Amino acid sequence: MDKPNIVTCTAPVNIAVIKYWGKRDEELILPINSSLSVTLHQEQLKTTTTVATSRSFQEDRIWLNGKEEDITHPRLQSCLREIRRLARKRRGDGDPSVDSTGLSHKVHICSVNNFPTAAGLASSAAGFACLVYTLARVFGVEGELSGIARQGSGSACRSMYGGFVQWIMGKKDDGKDSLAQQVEPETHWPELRILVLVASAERKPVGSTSGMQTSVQTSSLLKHRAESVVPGRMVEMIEAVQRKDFAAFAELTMKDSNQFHATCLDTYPPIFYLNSVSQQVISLVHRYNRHYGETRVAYTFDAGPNAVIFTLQQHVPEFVQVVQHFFPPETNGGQFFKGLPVNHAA
Ligand code: 2P0
Repeated sequence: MDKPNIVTCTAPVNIAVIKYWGKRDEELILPINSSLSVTLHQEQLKTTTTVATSRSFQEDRIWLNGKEEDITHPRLQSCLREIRRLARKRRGDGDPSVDSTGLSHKVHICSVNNFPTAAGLASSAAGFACLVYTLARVFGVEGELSGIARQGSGSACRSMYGGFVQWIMGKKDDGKDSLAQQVEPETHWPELRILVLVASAERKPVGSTSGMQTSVQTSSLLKHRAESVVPGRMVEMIEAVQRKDFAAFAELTMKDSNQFHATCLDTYPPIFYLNSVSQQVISLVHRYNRHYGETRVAYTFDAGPNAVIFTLQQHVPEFVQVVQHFFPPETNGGQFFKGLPVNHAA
């Protein structure tokens, strides 16, 4: 038996502050609006993926969190096909660093998350970003890879970069201009902190992919949001990040989260991702900010009830105390992870 070629990489979760919700092309995963996110620190919420290739492997196989999954899943196949295509192209271009024999080898992929899968904590984002990055390393592919990660899961394209990242929706039908781009690097705003309040680690009742499909079909608010609200918000958000203007960043983040969940309610039948704990967290944040007469803390919620809190370093100890007072861990199973918005797939 020959020695397998093995590469292990990690990729962190990203948290959207301008949300992606809705596709104009299901297969290529092209969104109806641009979005913007903050990539977490490498050591916080992350996926670790190992890819091995060997002449002795009979077929491509994948294990997620220790359980073998179906490798024929179309999105997995898209990522594998695109990476192999790029590797073949590089080899055709005469790049000697590409191992020509390895190209025909089958892959075995093992991927694990250090956080609950499918609980609205962007597991598919870290998962597909990590898969694409690791496959690229194995096959010697470099350069722009966010367009391939996007074909695994839309939000995954943003986890290919660290810091503040926009996913530009693009205009082309072939998706070639629908790519992620770093707005500011991870070093840009070192005082910014992210807290995750886990209100529930259960699987979400409606997955993002089918949820957003129904929203596109039924919600007129979503159409209005994509066409008339998000374009302006993207500009304002990029400016707020560049100025490190926390109050502006926080207000836009909360408003965008609220509008995203409003489009879920406007979907027919409606989708409820927030629960009563989420609603209490929203009230608490507004009360806290009102108490100080300034916006010190912001919340955002994805396709699940878990709150992601943004604040500045100097406010973390007090705000954590306030949350622990109102949500004692023993009564709701709540748990905090603290994160820094730095780093990317490595
Ligand atoms: C986001 N979410 O921008 C938004 C906010 C959830 C709410 O991206 O179908 O798992 O794989 O492209 O990327 C979740 O959607 O969906 C998501 P697919 P994905 O982070």
